[in-house]
Amino acid sequence: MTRSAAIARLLRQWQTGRMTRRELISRLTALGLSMSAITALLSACGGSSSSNQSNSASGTQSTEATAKPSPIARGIPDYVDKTKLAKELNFFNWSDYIEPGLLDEFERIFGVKVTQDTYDSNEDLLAKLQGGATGYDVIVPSDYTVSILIKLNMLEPLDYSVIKSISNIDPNNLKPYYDPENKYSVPYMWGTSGFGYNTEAIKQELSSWKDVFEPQPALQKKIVMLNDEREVIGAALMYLGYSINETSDEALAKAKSVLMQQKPAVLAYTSNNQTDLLVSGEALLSHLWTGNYIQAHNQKSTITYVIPKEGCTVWQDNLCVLKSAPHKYTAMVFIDFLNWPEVNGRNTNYIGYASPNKAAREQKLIDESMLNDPKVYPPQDVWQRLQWIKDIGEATQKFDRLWTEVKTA
Ligand code: SPD
Repeated sequence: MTRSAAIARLLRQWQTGRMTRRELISRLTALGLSMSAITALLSACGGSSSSNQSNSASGTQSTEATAKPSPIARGIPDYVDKTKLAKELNFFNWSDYIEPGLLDEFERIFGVKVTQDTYDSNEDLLAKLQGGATGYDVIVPSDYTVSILIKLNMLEPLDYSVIKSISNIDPNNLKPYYDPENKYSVPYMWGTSGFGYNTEAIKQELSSWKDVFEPQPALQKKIVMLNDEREVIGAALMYLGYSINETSDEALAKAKSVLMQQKPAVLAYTSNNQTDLLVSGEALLSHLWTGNYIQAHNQKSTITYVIPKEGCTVWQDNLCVLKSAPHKYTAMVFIDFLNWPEVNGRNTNYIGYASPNKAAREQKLIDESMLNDPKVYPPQDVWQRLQWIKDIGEATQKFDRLWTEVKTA
């Protein structure tokens, strides 16, 4: 994420009531903005820089004036049949997982209004879909969840006469274990799930899950874990030397005891404000996805990211169309759009994850600093310690139970 994207993101958090004005000013200062620049920025957004005012999400103008990315300079491609386009599309996505201006760009180019709902875990997505949520067109499940949805017969085969931009995707990201012919899924973003910490507050170098699960006293109530059962139990399993997909009662009992012992040091289990907690200093260490690290590091350069020596998850999130989608053709067009190099470049620079879009990378549409960061694109020797989460079938119930026990203890 570029500095201007980080600024736009902070302003959006403030405008949507997720951050106080005081917090906003302190974050903008940490990004190196002078007080006069902050005053100008806030007045352009309809506010003043007085830090003791309460936050207001109303009466503000768009933040785009401050960090507006270039508009997408293309029209509707000739392979799209305009007569088949719906007026609207319903997108069910992870929170903070698209540069919001891109939804407006899609509407401007195709005349289709996209409504987005968000979730924070694959289990959340599955529960909502299996609980009867209807109306969604495009969803963004991770690897093992694509396997589950295929097994449940909930995905629509993709139409590659429309999703021509699949040719922009790196062959290394195609034909994944969970959908070997990409019949149902197109890679969206990928990354790892390690941990980040503030090197200003923690001077010694951390490199192991031991630092997370048997934390030093300074980390009491300063640790954040993802609110994600496969990630958290998986990390404990890896720490114990098991596979991330281990399901034996013995291993799970040991993982539970690791998590129970760690719990007093945990400030929160969350997958939607771990970056903010780390940047604000309320947390000093957090279980993170790569994009959280980029977002945090861009706001506070002393935050670093670790792929622990015992290993961690590697994952790939995907664009899929539901069998029950009311606007299937338009859903295919939306997936095609998201993989145009200039769209993916804008998106990647904003959300900060590793991009599978080779064309965007080769056309230098993605920030060099991110492309050259081995924490984002790990080198070959690190890959050896990364593991994919797999569908564990019935044993998922054991994970559900263990997770509930840990969270409610
Ligand atoms: N805020 C969006 C986060 C998306 C992360 N998806 C990764 C899932 C790995 N199990």
